Amino acid sequence: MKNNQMKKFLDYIIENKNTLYLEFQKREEVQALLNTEKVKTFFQPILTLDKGTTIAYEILNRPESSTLFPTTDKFYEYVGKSSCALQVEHFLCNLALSRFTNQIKSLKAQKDILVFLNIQPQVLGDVYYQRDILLNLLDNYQLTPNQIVLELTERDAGINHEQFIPIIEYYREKGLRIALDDAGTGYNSLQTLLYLNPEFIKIDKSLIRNIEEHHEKQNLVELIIEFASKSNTKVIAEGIEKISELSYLQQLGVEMGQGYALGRPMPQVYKGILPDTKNVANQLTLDLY
Ligand SMILES: [Ca+2]
Ligand SMILES: [Ca+2]
Repeated sequence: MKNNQMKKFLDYIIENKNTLYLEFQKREEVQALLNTEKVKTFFQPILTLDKGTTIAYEILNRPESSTLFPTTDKFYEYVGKSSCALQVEHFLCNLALSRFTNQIKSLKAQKDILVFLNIQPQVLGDVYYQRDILLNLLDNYQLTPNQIVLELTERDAGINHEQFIPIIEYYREKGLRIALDDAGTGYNSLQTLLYLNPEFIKIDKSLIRNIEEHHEKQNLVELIIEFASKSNTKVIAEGIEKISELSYLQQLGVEMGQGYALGRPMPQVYKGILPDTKNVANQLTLDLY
């Protein structure tokens, strides 16, 4: 580095020292989280809304809350944009699958159950992400690719759709399936729905909340159901918390659901229970909190 460049560089560091120090602290905190495995893994059942069969579990990794990352969302928001995104994603994926396989060892009947894995699309799309890392992980844990559904959301990502399509197709060829997460929130545009052509659409909880009372939400959900039925896609309603929501979704013909009313995220793998919407005593809001 030339002298004048060095001086400029040092000036830059001095000028931005607060931001740089904060960044440094965040990185240190992420590394400490990984080193100490201070991450909890939860499994939430996904049920069919007609018979109440548990057909899948979504795996949720939640890092312990800390000063710099008070919520899980803040943690993922930072990691997604940071240079350690690949490393963190690989670590979390490994942890999630290892905990999942430990759990299902005791439940032989559920060995082939579907597993919904949240993956940051910018990680899958990263040129340095080796596509076989994920497939090798599955192999290690004796999970088959057609058991796996990758949940993708565009929440924070600037995705280059053209670059992304071949990546998705690669995983599809290997047998994995795709779920569009957080559908209806505005993060995932209609365009995303078209290019991703997912096997599952997960309708965000904000659309499900009190759906029985909101015409706009009903209209949007009906549109999604119509689109899904024409494109051979299955719909999963997320965040079902009340009997009245469940009952309305059943009437609409939504195939599958997830939410506190059906089964909370738990550190153990367990089957969800579909509440009886016809039982009058159940018509009252469940005390779920
Ligand atoms: Ca998800
Ligand atoms: Ca979701």
